Amino acid sequence: MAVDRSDVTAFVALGANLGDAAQALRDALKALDDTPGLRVVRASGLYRTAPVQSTGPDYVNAVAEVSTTLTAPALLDALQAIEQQAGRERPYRNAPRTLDLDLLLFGGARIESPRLAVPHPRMAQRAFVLVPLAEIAPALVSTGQLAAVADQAIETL
Ligand code: A4P
Ligand code: MG
Repeated sequence: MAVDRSDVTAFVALGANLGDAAQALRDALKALDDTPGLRVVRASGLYRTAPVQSTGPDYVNAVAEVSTTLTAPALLDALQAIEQQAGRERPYRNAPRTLDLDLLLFGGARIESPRLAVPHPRMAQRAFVLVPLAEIAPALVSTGQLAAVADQAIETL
């Protein structure tokens, strides 16, 4: 008999800056919700953001809260499968991309494995993560954190 796993609340960051980025994010939210063992609870609006340590056109970014019975590594597998489906190529680190899905938080878990670091180690330095996260989960982001990234350009789409 399969062991029942209880639901974990996780947060996923969505980003794209190639092709129709807004449509790529909408498609990704649908693909996430269609993933067995995963449900999108709420999603932020879409934001236009200037590239941070990256090149190319402006990004479109968003954050989604999901509820899942998947383990964290299985959730990362699902995110990477959706990225592949969207035609993601990885010519070099931080290259422009058709779709990037990062796992920000997985319940209260702290994970440090070669392929998965949670909480996402760079999330606190990025307005393109903190602003949409604060929109859907204000308790998770402090005003001090938002003030620290206030110099990064971000606007609602
Ligand atoms: N990995 C480790 N931890 C995680 C995690 N929590 N979530 C590993 C997702 N993946 C995680 O990722 C490289 C490897 O990180 C994966 O194989 C996975 O095992 P990747 O998506 O292939 O490459 P990447 O996106 O180029 O690197 P990374 O580390 O995701 O980049 P960053 O630091 O997240 O930066 N500017 C704006 N305005 N908007 C953006 O969305 N994104 C980046 C990417 C840079 N600048 C940006 C944006
Ligand atoms: Mg990534």
